[in-house]
Amino acid sequence: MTIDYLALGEVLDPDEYVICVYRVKSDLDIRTAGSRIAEEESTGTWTHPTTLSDDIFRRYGAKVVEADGDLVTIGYPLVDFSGDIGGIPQILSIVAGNLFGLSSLKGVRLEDISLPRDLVERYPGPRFGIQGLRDVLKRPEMPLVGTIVKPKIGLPPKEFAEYVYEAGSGGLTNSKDDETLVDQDFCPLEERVSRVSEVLDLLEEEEHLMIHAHNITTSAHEILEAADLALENGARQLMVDVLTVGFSGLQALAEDPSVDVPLHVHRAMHGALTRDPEHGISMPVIAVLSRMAGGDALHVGTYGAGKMHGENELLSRDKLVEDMHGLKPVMPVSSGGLHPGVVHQLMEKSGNDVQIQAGGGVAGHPDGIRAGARAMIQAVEAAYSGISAEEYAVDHLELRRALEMWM
Ligand code: CAP
Ligand code: MG
Repeated sequence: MTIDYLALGEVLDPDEYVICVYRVKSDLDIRTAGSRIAEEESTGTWTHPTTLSDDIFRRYGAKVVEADGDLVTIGYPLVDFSGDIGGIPQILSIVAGNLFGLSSLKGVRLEDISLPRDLVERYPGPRFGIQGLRDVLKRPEMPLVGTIVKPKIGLPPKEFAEYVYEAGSGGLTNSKDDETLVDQDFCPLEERVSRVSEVLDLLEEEEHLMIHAHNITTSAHEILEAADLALENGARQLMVDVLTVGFSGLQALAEDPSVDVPLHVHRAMHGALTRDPEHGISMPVIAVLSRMAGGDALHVGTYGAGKMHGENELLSRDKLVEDMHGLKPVMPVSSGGLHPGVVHQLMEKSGNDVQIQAGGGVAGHPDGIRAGARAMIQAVEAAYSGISAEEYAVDHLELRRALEMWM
């Protein structure tokens, strides 16, 4: 039998294959380039192994079923993916492994992935998801509105908690640690959580229901201990930077029955993978894996309204909310350079199932944190009611002051 990874036109059973779409830049013909990927990531290597029997190839060989323009679609047999030991790391070692380094390819980008039910069901998926977050916050329809405590680092626990109290008093539903703050000497995790928990209780007594996501990004073997510490001190939500912690770190939290709070998933470092249109891994793929691993809310970008390079927000959002073998939909988070003046523009794209976050857009308000929070809430109310921010600002001072400052 000739070993040929090309199976153009073959219709693969989605229950039996992990199906990936790659964008390829190469001097090779696109079919050959696709075959090189399928070969390297399944049963082949640079030369034909004498030990590669027809039977092994037939059972475990990947298939190039489409090759058109600069896109190839490759199916990897479900049997190639490991059972109990292996997890998302082993999935990535196949679909996003050596292929990125093949010298015959000038660039290759994993654009999309679909996984069979049997594989997805091995993972926890979101415990809360969109509806769970809405239930916790008693906010059935409107966007969640949050802040990131700024400066990113440096505030001691007392001042940190005061920021959260002011933000909650201004009506925000969420606040969070920034992605670089974990357990530094100037703001130890244990004390920060304890103080924030106190102000969240106070806010609740004052009819302001709010949760704060504490960043426990740390080594995989310490992450459950970090979660225990935060939960013992009253944490109502946890956060990890999924790409630095790893999908497995997130999964460990989602699978642990004692971690019964929503998991906020930041995507720091994603730009190293997602930014180059000709090489890397797309944000929709990161979204699929983060959902499988159990994130309840995931940063997807600001649909062009913010400061960060973005693309595929709508695709990433769809991956978070579309049917995926019964996994709960995940709350898309928009963050980065947002302020009351751009909320309308954002919500036109995001819709209402979004967690809108502003760090500088709250902390930079001329009249302080509480006014910054109110301005964000007012901007969301305006957009939700279909009123322009400018019109709404006529009789909402905090919003007016924000627009004067940033528009
Ligand atoms: C936003 C932020 C967010 C990033 C996340 C920051 O602060 O806290 O981490 O924007 O970006 O550190 O920059 P600002 P993304 O509101 O002050 O910009 O969601 O694209 O991963
Ligand atoms: Mg940040």
